[in-house]
Amino acid sequence: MRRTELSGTWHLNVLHSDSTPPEAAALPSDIPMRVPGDIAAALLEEKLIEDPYFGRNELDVLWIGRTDWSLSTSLELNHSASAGDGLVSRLDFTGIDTVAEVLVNGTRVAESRNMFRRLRPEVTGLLKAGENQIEIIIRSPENYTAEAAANLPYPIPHSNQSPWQWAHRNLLRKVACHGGWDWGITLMTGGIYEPPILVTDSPGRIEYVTTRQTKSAGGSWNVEVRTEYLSAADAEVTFEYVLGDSVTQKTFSVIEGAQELIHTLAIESPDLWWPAGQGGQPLYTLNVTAFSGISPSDCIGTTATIDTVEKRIGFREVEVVVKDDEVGRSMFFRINGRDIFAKGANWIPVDAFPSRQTDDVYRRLLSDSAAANMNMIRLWGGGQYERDIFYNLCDELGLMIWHDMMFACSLFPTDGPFLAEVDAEVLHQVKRLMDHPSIVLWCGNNEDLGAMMWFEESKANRDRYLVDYDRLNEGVIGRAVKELDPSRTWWPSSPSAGEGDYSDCWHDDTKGDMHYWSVWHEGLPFESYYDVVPRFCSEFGFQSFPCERTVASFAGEKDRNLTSPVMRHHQKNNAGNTIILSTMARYFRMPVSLGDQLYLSQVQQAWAIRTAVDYWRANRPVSMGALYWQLNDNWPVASWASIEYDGTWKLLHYEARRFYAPMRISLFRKDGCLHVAVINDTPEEAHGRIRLRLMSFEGDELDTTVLDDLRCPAGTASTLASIPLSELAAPSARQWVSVLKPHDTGAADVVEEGFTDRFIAADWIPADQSVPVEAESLLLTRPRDCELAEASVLIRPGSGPGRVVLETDRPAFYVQAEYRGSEPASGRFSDAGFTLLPGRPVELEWIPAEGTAIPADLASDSTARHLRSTY
Ligand code: BMA
Repeated sequence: MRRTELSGTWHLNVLHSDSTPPEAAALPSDIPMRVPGDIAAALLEEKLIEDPYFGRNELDVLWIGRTDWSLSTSLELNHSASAGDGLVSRLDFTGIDTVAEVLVNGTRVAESRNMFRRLRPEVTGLLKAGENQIEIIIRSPENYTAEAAANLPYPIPHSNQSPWQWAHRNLLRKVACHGGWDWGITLMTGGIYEPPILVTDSPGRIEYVTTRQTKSAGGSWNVEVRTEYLSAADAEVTFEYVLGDSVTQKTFSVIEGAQELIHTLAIESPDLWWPAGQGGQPLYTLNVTAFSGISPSDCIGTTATIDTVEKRIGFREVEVVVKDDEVGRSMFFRINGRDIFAKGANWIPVDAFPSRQTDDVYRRLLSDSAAANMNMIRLWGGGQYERDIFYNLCDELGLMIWHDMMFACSLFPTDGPFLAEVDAEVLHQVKRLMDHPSIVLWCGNNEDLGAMMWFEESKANRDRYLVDYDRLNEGVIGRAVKELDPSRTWWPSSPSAGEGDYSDCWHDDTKGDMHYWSVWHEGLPFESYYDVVPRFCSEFGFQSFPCERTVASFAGEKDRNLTSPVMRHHQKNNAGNTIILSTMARYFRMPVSLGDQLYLSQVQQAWAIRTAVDYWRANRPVSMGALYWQLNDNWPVASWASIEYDGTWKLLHYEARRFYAPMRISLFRKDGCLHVAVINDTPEEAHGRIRLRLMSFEGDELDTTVLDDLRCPAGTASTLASIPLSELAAPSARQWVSVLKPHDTGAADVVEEGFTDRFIAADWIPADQSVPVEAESLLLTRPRDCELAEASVLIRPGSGPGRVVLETDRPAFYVQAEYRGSEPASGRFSDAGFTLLPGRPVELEWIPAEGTAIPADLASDSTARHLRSTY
């Protein structure tokens, strides 16, 4: 078998027709384009378009998605590679985006209507000695779907946020958010995203290798290896199986065509794979190689090797516990018999330019997820089945994957050709991915069940659309998933209450998973997080602006104002900036400078999500999962993300490291009480004391309470104390009472009681070597009503290069150090958003971005922001 990569610089040309947009018609011919890569990135690289991420340039590149393109390359072959002496040749093309035809020397060999499938057309006899032409024609996805929509027997609605977003995105199997989302730019690019390969001399090929694992009573595991093999002829083929140290061979008489070859291996007491924080992530290499002939030992490394597939597998048992109980119906993950509280965030494609979805970005984002104490990522259904590196890294880092199938926020067609595309897609993706131990759940879609109630059409004729929904979701997607991978739970939709339950789970915290959006989309205050105890909250979120540097990357000097057209353009949720600003008015004192406004938007985002997580984690085991919306951005924008487009951690991400910590002191005010809970997600029992100090904003200790002799069993949360706020009044407290009215919701008035001059600081004093627990603090009313003392936070050099020490004369909240030096530096400080107390300096480390140096003037050129009562 010979593999020739066709990666490199190809030619990009417009395919002219009457409908070619004028901008496309004016392009030069033979534009160089990197393959794998995407069209928009090629145009930008050749300076044929302006950067769509800057200003409002997005609007000037919409024509890209309305253009037909040709990508072509030529390939020089010698006689044997081309004619192949009767041997089979084929192309391996993965990730063609999307409506495409593949031509070899002018002959059409494949066509695609689905970027989530792979194409492996046979090209035997079409190649010649000398120069060969390979061409991919990519048709406009927008024109394709406009035509498809015109031919529908009845409308099939989907959600859109702006008039220029891709209409009818639900009619084509292309990444839905390419067409824009409520955090995403519309960038209707196309291309091919994995290296295209020509395989010659191929008497057979391994289409897929999948395993089914079963644990036997004695601790050994059987691994049934299923190899899907396509043979060019009837033959004897020997397969060699390598798993860990064991090597076995088996010869099969194969027939021309496709077949499944099963061979079972056994492995004695393998080390188990655990989610992060629960144990290790051992992985075992499985290699399956097909050899022509009988004796593989004679031909290893020779051309007699027909094909080989290598994958890494892990051993773990996963159960999704969905059981009726006194609250309703549970939904949580049990791994290797241990109940796991899932902590994490939702994942969207890492860049709107597919060409920029590089390994480095995946590595950075996933290690930053693990660094924030996450153990689960939800791969959201409006994006893409991810690149291999995503799954490999999740396996290595112990990040469980909640895997949506790629359907979101829409209703979908159910005509034969569409369902056949989906069937092929699901078969391919599940076979491709099912051996990753990190995947713990297959979910049918994002919010499609709920979407039934969004559109006039489906509200008026729920029967029709529900039948369609079921045909696609249960009839095709669910059926394929269950048949291929019975080891995992099939979860019909997120949110939902499991199979057979078609109720709207958006506002139901008694069963299944929940998307709790009442804080944000419905404008309720942060305290509304206390109104629900979700069994598993797979989405909830609060937006913020990115930092000043990111704003400067897309807005010129004159546009750096929150309500300028450019700032509004970089906010895709129509009500977004208004909600951010009105929340500031509701909770904080109004900052004046743009820098403070951006910072404060991040404080309130961190505050919101912490409020929810601290409460829900304290309610373990009723509540067993919190995945906030969203981890990352795919361009520079105001959004719910905790990590900005360029990798900068927002305050929320730093806060997540604390509120997702394996051991956590959770403080919250509810029903007139201060509640103190301790959460222990680790597999070990912890012993210690909690010291609660009531402190004034001047930094004086007003009172101290010690919760002694605490025993926190593994995998539990316990509320240790519920202290009426009135007991925190002495000495001489200024108690403050007010009536607040949540805006625009018609909801009842909220009476807020609290203290304007004091706060709580809590420390964990361990009795033994148990996991360290970070100190926590809590204000006793909304920050706008607190009479914060003016703190001076000083930054001085720390114990070594790249280290600084922060100290203060008065308590400072949500401290964020920022390097503002002249040396351009990309990187971040090791912590932010913490409470800095007098007499307790904090040392921070500068973590440089990959390949960058630590700035020499770090301490002298850094400043710190913190919450203030005047700005
Ligand atoms: C959820 C998601 C996304 C969306 C987010 C914010 O419902 O599934 O579709 O971006 O809310 O509105």
